[in-house]
Amino acid sequence: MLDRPEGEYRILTAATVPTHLAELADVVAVLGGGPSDWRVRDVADGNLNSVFLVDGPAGGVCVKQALPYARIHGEAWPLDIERATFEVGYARRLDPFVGRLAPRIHAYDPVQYVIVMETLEPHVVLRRSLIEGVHRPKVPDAVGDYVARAAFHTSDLANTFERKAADVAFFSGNLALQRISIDLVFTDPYTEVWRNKPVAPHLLAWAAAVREDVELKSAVAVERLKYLNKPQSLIHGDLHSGSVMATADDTRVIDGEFAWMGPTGFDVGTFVAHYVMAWFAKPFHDGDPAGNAAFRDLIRDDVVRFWTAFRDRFSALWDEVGPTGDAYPPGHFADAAGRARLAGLREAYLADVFRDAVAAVALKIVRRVLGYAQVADFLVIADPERQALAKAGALAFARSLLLRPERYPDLAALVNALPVFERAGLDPLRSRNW
Ligand code: SR1
Ligand code: MG
Repeated sequence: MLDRPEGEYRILTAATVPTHLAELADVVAVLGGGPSDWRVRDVADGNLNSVFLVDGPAGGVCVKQALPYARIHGEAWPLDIERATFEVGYARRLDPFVGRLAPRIHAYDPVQYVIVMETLEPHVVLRRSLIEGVHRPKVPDAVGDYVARAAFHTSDLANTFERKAADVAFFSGNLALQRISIDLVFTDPYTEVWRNKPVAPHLLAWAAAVREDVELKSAVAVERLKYLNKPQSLIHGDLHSGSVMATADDTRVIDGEFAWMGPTGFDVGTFVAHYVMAWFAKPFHDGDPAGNAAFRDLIRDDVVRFWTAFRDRFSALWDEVGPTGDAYPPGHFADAAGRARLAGLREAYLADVFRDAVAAVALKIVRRVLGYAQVADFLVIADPERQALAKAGALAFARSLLLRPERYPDLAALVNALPVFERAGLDPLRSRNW
C-alpha cells in the first residue's frame, strides 16, 4: 500500500472541478482569475478515467481523475484508483529524458487521484487522424525518439541495479492495470469469456481457429511469461494510437497509467501494431479508393520511420551517453577490441528488442480484434463482412508473426509481407501456412 495523505475521495463533475482546482496554487496560476471565471468541458472518451478541459483568463489545463471503476463499462467493473499514482510516477520518472514529448504535469492531488496537466489543443488523437486520412509525418520520429529515450534511460544500460530495483519495486505496485493487461492482452482473446466483444458471424471461423490453436497459445504463453519476467526498462504499457496526440508539428505521448518494468519491445510492437491495423483497415474506409491506397503507403512508411527513429536514437544514446549502468562495465570494453565488441553487443540488444516487438505486434492485433477493447479503425467499417475481411487479414498476419517469427528478421521483411496477408479472407485454413 502506498502512503497517501488523509482525505475523502470524491468523483469530480464539471460543476465541482473549479472548486477543487482553486485549492491547487500552481493550477490557479496557470488558469488566472478565479473559479467563477473558469469554463469546464467534460471531454472523457477513453476507457477508464474522467477528463475535463478547463479554460481560464490566462490559460487552460487538462484534469484527469481516476474513477473507481472502468468508465467505459461502469461500476460493474471496479478498478483501483491508485493507478493515477503510477501514471504520475511514470511521467515524473521520464520527464528529464522525454521533456516536451509528453504533456507537462502541473499538479497531482493524491487524495482525489487527479492529475492536472497541460492542455493539448489543437492536438488530435493519432487514431482519429489515421481514420480520417490526415497524415502526421512527424509522429513516427517523435514517438521513436520517446520510446528510445525511455528505454535507454530506465534500463540496466544507464542505471545501477539499485536504481533500477527502485523502479521495479515502485511500478510492481501497478497491479490493477497489469491485471487488465494480463487478462485483456494475453489471455481473454484466446478463449471465450464475458469480457470479449461478441464475434460477428463472418469472423467466427477465425475466432475458433485462434482459440483452438495450441501452437499459437504456446507462443502467446512465452510472451506472457516474458512480459512478467523481463523488467528491461520502464514501458508505457499501452502505447496505441489513442495514446499519442499530435498537430502537424508537435507530438505528445499521453496516458502512461499502464506503466510497468517490462520488455522494451512491448512498447515498440504496440505502436507498430496500431499502424498495421490502420493499414489493414484503410481500404475498407469510406472515401476515394486511390486516396486510401496512397494513405496506406504513408502508413507503411511511417512504420519504417518509427523503427528507424527508435533504433537510431537508442544507438546514439548508447554511443554518446555510454552504457554507464551495471550492464556493461566500461572497464571491460575500454580498448579497441572491447569497443568493437560492445558495438556488436549493442546490435544484439536491439535485435532482441526487435524480436520482442514482432511478437507484441501480433498480441496487440489479436486483442484488438477478438478481445474487449476493440479499435475504431476497424469498427468504423459499417458493413460486417467488409469489417471481418479487414480484421481477417490482420489476424492472418498476427498468426504468422507468432508462429513463424524467423520470417521477420527485420522491419523490411515485416512491412513487405503486409500485402500478402490482406488476401487471407474469411477462411482461416487458407492462410494456415503463410
Ligand atoms: C477496460 S478497457 C481496458 C483497455 O483500455 C485501455 O486503453 C487499455 O488498452 C486497456 O487494455
Ligand atoms: Mg489509455
